Amino acid sequence: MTGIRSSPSFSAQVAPLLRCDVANTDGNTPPESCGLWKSGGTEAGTVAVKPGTEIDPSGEFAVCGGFLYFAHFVGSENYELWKSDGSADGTARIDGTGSFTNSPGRYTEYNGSLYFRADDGTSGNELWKLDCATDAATRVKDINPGPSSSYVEYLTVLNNVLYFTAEDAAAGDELWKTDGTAAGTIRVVDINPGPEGSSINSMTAFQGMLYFSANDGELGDELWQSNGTEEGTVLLLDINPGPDWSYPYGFTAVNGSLFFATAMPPTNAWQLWRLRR
Ligand SMILES: [Ca+2]
Ligand SMILES: [Ca+2]
Ligand SMILES: [Ca+2]
Repeated sequence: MTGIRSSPSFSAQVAPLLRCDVANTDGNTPPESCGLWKSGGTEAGTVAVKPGTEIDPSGEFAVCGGFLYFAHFVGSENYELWKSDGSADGTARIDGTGSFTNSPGRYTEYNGSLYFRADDGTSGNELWKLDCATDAATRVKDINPGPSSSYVEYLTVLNNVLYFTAEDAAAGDELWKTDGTAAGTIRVVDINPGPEGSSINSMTAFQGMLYFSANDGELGDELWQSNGTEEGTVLLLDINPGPDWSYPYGFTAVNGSLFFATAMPPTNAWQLWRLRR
């Protein structure tokens, strides 16, 4: 792994944060105390990271290379990328990244870089990466060519490959993967053949496999499994037999089991399931 600095101030385990989500109900500017905070677990140790500077995080954060990364709202749908080492002086906009629209997010660390989706105003919302050692940001690929967006979701690392969902005109939203290069960013499989998407939802890595909900166009949203190859992407179980869906959701691994919920017609009542391999 690259990009680890010598004095990380945050880790994935201890990055307690508060943010001011909304303006006061009277519509006035949020109080100065809103913004980026940190906490050591005590009242006295819970303080604004950069007092006196208005910071309005978009709400998604990620730790990469020992720094906390987030988007800072600068008005009228524009966001800048910021990073913080937990100190006031070490919390600032990342030079050279310009601004993005539509709130960059879905941050995921992979091979020392921060992967996320962002809209540069010309190419739509696409997959980007930022080298956490140099802070150089580049678009990985214009997956949905031109101004249309691919809206990547569910970025998930499995066996040193980054998987995600993305949509394009040819196949709709389907399962993709990347090795960090444009040439290595390809669709894994077209689960719902043709331009209709498969509505992949809630993708999670568990014991060397990807698990998610997908709709192949015939059996509704059901439980799928993938090893990252086209032939290795299969319907694991048509929980609600036939065209109705079971909509598996909320995959969570606990003690060697993968738990998830379903919601089946006609009541759509939630049921808890457990998968053991
Ligand atoms: Ca595009
Ligand atoms: Ca499709
Ligand atoms: Ca079904």
